[in-house]
Amino acid sequence: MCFGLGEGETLKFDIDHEKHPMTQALIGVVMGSSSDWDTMQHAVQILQQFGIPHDARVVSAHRMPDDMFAYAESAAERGLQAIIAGAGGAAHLPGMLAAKTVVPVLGVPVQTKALSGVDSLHSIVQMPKGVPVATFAIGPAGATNAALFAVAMLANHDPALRQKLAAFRAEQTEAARAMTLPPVASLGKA
Ligand code: RP5
Repeated sequence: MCFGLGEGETLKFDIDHEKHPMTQALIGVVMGSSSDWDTMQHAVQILQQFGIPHDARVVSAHRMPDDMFAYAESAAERGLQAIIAGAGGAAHLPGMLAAKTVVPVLGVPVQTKALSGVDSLHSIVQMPKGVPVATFAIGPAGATNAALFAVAMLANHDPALRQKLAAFRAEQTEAARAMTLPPVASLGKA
């Protein structure tokens, strides 16, 4: 049974577009557990920085399978342009979402204690042919890059956003050019 729901009930993800035309999420961020938030908040931070309407929530593949399907099945209708899905361990969430929607799914492998996230990475990246999940690096770098990739997808049809993305890249370039190295440390004698 899912949080607070009765037998046979599943969460509804419908949005009243007429009531909320300006707040309609373009990117959905989902994760298998609140314990994934430390990682996944890096994706949300980028979406906020670029002013992309989004929503974020826990949708656990193995604990909320019906909710996961409802989320995926309604994704296109709700106007989502991409779903960023993070999960750890035997990380089924991104692949199962992708199986139920043609909205692009960007997978983020969450770092695990037992296998350092290599388990999550393999679970997400090794999709059998026919149902792709674009897979990013393990951990916060992957979450950040998944969001930047989503921004780049949206920027294809939004010149102002494309300019913002170019400015973001230019800022990084300048930061790297400004990097200096410390003097060589004295290594001492053996
Ligand atoms: C996965 O199991 C989640 O994505 C999370 O990474 C992992 C552990 O979940 P919790 O036990 O912390 O809820 O479903």
